[in-house]
Amino acid sequence: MPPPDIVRAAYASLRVTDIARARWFWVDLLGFNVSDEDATTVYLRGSDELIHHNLVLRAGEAPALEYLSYRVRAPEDLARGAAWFERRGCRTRWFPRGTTEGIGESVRVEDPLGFTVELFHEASRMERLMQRYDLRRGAEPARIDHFNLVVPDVRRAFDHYRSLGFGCSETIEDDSTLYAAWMFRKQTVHDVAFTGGAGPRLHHLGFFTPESHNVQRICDVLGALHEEGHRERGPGRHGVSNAFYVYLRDPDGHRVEIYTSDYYTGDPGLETLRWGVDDPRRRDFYGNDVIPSWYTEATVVLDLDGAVRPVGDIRQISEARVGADGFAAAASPLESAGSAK
Ligand code: 4SX
Ligand code: FE2
Repeated sequence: MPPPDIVRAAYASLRVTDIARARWFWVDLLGFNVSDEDATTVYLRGSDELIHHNLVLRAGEAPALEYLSYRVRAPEDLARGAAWFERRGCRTRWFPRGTTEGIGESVRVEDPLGFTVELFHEASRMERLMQRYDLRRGAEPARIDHFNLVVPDVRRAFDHYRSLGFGCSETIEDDSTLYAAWMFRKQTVHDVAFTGGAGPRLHHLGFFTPESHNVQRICDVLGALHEEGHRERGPGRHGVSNAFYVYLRDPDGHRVEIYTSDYYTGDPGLETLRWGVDDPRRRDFYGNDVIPSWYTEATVVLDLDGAVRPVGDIRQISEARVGADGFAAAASPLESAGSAK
């Protein structure tokens, strides 16, 4: 049975506890464009995005990831996707057009990794904002780039996404363990990546910015506003992906990466670039340490009924323990779940 033809990571839906404060962070500070909003929900897109949104912020009791959403090639890929996941014992549910503003009919599944994943094809086309330079501010987010997921068993996540037809651009590994993997459908380094840890949890959402100076500018703006606590890791250059980056935490602790300058992966026969887990350049090409919270803290995920998914312990040796990240001696705290905030 063929898998659905996934085009790309399209958007995510996050629960936030204070919609006004979340809007301040994502819109006023980071620079997202508002496509639609009401009292409880805000729909946001980057400046290059032509579909309705790349992110939904929905008011709720506690911070969580509601679901990840992939766009599929054709309307037929919805039924194909539903059948493909059902065959693997996954619960699926259909949603009519308009359930989510700007999105056509969709099917959501509880995937084998414990994430709720939506597939959709049809979407409202929005006004082109790419050259509305007058609207740009903050980090100038252009489009969604990727989802990064915390999973207890990276090899298992890799195998699942392989069977869905994803390519693999880069990994972190040693002879016995796969610590992290970057996988794609669109022709860039990734649509989804995996971090080993207590999961399932959302590690971060990555958004592309067209210019590396925007990474520096959002840090300057945070400092100027004395909001520097929202910066968690970076700015820096990743070894994996070559991207220039910074990680921020939103008011609910959801992690967001501002990301630019990765590369084309679309040619046939692309070889996976494998980084040794003890290479200090792999996660930061300049050799700066990764801070512990980056490995331990993440966002819990909801099932199809909106209940929090239980978080299972990591089932492999922790990368932070074997990797040269400057805190290798700190063993056990790195292997359990940190809080979302
Ligand atoms: O930290 S890594 O250099 O491995 C890395 C992390 C590379 C690309 C990413 O998008 C990321 O989040
Ligand atoms: Fe990332």
